[in-house]
Amino acid sequence: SVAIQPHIAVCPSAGIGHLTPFLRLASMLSPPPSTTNNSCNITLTLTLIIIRPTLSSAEENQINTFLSTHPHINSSHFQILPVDNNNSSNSKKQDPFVVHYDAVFRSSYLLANHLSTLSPQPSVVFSDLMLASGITKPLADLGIPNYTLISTSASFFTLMVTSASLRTTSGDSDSDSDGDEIPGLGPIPMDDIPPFLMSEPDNNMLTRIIDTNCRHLHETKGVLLNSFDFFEPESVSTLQSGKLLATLPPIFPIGPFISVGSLKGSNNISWLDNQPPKSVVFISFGSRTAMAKDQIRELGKGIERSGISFLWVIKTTVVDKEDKEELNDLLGEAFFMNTKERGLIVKEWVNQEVILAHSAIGGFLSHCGWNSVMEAAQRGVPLLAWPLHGDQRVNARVVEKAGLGVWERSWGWIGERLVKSEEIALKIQEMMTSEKLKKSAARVGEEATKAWEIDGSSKKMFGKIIDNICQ
Ligand code: BUP
Repeated sequence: SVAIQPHIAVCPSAGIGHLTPFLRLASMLSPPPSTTNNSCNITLTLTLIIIRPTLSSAEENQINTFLSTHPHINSSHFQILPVDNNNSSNSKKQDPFVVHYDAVFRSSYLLANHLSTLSPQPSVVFSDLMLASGITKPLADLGIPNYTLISTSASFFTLMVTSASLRTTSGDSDSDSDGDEIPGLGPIPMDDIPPFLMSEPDNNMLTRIIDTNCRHLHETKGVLLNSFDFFEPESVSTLQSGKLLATLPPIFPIGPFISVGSLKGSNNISWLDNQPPKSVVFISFGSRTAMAKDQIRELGKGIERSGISFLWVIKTTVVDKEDKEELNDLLGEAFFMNTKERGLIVKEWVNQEVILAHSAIGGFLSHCGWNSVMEAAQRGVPLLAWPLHGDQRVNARVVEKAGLGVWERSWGWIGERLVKSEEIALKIQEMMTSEKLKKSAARVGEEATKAWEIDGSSKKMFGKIIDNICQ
């Protein structure tokens, strides 16, 4: 066969939640040369675009580790326009991540030019949804196919692409608070939709970013989803059917994304090695979550009360660079005394995938950030959902429906009300002991593995993308 030499550029947006799937995609597209075994005899060049400045040290570290363990992958820095903290129509302090997303969004038209000057010029681009409005048209004009990677669930993506029409119908008399029927999602209670999605784009930065970019999706060659047919059957098939929106490009569900590198490496958490199988609950609310101090204390009491062993990653500030709180002051000495035999608290970044793959882990209390959900799904780890914001209630619905986990709706969004230790203890016990849940979560894990076996749904979809690149 003829040797072809595609040059793939991979362009993430800001924040760990958006960076992670791109690093995984990059390594899926360009495995180390020694392991390469592709049918179309390609010598592939891959460039990771690094958005500068990064917002968190976690991103900085992930990028550095990735590049040092993938020496065959190139990188190119792209400087974004300055962030604009005043670009808000309401007086509330903006989430620093949203302000950063906005800067990335406003800089996207410059990125098209940056990409076109890479040498050799990319022959295909994989980019974040937040970049779509600035790059899809210029890239199309240059004849460079661009695929958009969605870093959330197929279900939330469905909601994003229908939100403009939802906003116009939500004032109608026949729509009720029990929920509008959305194709692929069913009736969805208004409470599950993050309020920003129902705001007018002129009044809300995040809505404007999503709305503007979704309008450019028809210019992309395809949409990549980190999900799989079994996990979100209705949303995936509705998106693919074209019934939701005729202008959507082809949809490629290729999840769960495969880990970057081996998971065998040490995690510095040797404590886990000495715990019985499936006895420990892993607790983490993601990279950008700061739980209020009184709720952290109540969660501590709940864990103590549950009697279950735990590994808890605590974040006390939104941006990790500012994390200075002393845990002893926060949780009290008694907590540490009472739980020292059966629990571990960490403030540092841990390798969550390695932890979730550990035989001692029996459950995961999670905010339902989509990467975390897919990591749990991949390994069939039962999940207790406690969403914080954004897509996470919709993600929690997916988790519940697919049988991966349980969700106590009455807890609301984290911070909506103080959830008491008694309630927390009961739910943790339920997740860790329910045989029914263990079975259904294990089934999700098996189906996730199948999706990537020969003839598996995700494997086949990924093959189609590779074929497109090889053409
Ligand atoms: Br915290 C933490 N170690 O200590 P999500 C996170 N992670 O490996 P988020 C670690 O970061 P958004 C840690 O495994 C996942 O891949 C975790 O992404 C990893 O949530 C990623 O789960 C976190 O999508 O982002 O960061 O809140 O709000 O955008 O969903």
